Amino acid sequence: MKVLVTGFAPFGGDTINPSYEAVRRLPARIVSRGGMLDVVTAELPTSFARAPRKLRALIARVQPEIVLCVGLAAERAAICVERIAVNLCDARIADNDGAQPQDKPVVARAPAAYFSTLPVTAIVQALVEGGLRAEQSLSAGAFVCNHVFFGLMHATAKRPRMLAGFVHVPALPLEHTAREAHLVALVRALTIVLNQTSAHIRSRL
Ligand code: PCA
Repeated sequence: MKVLVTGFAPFGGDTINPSYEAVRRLPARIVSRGGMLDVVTAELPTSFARAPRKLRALIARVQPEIVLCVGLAAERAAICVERIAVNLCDARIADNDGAQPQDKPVVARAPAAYFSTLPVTAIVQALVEGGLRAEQSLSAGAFVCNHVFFGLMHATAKRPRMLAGFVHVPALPLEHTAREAHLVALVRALTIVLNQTSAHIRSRL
């Protein structure tokens, strides 16, 4: 099973984005409950214009059965498995290209929202059982992450065999010594997300 996992570049003056730091630490192959996963990872620019384009190109190249996008939500304490992508851009800060769209749809004349096609409830349960602080979230915000998430769900809406979704991760601890343990936990969390999703695909076959 082919899997595409993306994280984001640092933004808003940060020098590190834990989403890509965790994503790039994923192994290239994972033995999961759904079989062997071939994992392709990539960094998306924190840019309204460039991120969806890069994601589309990656999907076309990799042809994955699972697409998992990961981003930073610095104000959240838990790992948030996003349930809904909304058709709205309303940026509070400028992206890395200086763009700050407000009150704009992600895709004109598209539906107001899409649900994640990942097994969100099972994923959150598995994360919590794995000792991680996790919850489902009903909003991925209205910045670049939601923009990418909505574009992803719009693109995969007619491809029911491709499961896709979004996970927000909390900020890294300030103390450098605590950072590595935090990243190790995030890698474990992403592995659990992929494991649950692959098991879900398996169960549908
Ligand atoms: N978080 C931002 C964009 C990139 C990222 O990692 C967001 O939540 O929209």
